[in-house]
Amino acid sequence: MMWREINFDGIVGPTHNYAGLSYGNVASAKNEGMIANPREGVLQGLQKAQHLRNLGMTQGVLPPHDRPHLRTLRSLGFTGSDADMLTAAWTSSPALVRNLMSSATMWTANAATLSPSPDTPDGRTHFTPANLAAMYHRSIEHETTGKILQTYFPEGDHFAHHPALPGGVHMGDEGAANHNRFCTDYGDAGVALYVYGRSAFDVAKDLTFPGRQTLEASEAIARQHGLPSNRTIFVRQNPAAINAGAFHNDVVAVSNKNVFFYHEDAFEDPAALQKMLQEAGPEIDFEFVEVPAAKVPLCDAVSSYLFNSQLISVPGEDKMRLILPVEVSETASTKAYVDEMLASNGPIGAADYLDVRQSMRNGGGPACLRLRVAVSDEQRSAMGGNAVLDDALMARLQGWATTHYRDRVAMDDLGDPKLMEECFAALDELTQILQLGSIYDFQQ
Ligand code: SUG
Repeated sequence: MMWREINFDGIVGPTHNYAGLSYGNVASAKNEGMIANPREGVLQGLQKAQHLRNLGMTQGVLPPHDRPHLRTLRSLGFTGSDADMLTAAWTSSPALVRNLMSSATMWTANAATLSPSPDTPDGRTHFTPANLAAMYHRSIEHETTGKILQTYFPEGDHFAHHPALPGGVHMGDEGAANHNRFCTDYGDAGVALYVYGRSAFDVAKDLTFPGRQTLEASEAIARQHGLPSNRTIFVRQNPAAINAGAFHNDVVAVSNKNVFFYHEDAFEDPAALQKMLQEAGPEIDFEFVEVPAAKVPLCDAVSSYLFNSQLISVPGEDKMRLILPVEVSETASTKAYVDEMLASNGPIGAADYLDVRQSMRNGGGPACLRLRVAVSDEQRSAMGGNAVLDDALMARLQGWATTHYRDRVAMDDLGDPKLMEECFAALDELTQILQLGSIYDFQQ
């Protein structure tokens, strides 16, 4: 049976903006109040997806969500027409509206955690949408995310779905961004590594920024996916990394198959972690690429997003390839490191620098923008909807975005009912293009 990994990229939404909503995310804070260009953002994202397609990768997309989130407005006591609710909310609390207008669903690495079927006892791929409880603007994502995932991966013989974890910040879960799966090949049994920032019931006095993922949330997900305990590891992210702005582990580490590329300061005791991984997956020929702080200071790793790259196995290439944000090539230490690494005959043999600056300014690099799903050919045939890109779908999406998206969104635009109407019109058409049915509130 043939297996492959499909990257599902989040489509940047029509309300993409810089509201500075994510405390602990250095780029989000730094760029607060900037004027965003959603049209450029969506096209940059599609261009990245096209780049992977050109390499021979299978590439999917996940749609943006409807913003403002009308259900939340209603649940907070706003009444009347959609425009009435938005206007009243804007008058009463612009900060609330900024949260409900966010296009943060583009970072699909936070959409869900999934355990591919070779790792689960019932031989199905299990999905749990992330509750994203740590940040208000993201805590409203999981219901729609669940609907989308259930359309593309229908519950049945191949796929199983769980609701997002209840429990608010105590069970804070940020999805695949804090999860790595190691294996020899995608269809082989894997080892799951869950990285958390704090324990649910302790005050993490060593953290200045929020530890968004809790140990207990990671344990609950592994439990409900039925993962074997001898193949599952839980490790705490180094508090120093969180305090330096690595609000998700994928800001300081990325893996693919048997290769783990990470910063020396990503974990408190990387040598112990290596040993745990080798013991959990003795048949996996692990290759660890540990980047020393002496070569790449943690602050450069965080500002350039060296590790928020996609590490991929390109069909026909012996070595793995990194898809990096262009900022890595503009930062002296990270550029020098990548050059040295490529010349060193290690497991990573090529690097491509891509421009996703609209997303990067909110702390979202190439790896944040994608959810990886390992599928067999049989599972690929069992998928629903129209999420996997071909030339026609790519052209349609580019045309759709160019027609519907503004090239300028400032903070004051977020309370404007016209922007809301444009967003809903764009998404209404998108649900038809992607064959999603009526998944959004405004379509009910
Ligand atoms: O959750 N930024 C996102 C970035 C998510 C990146 N994802 C991964 N590392 N996998 C976040 O902090 C900023 C929104 C704003 O400030 O307007 C934001 O939500």
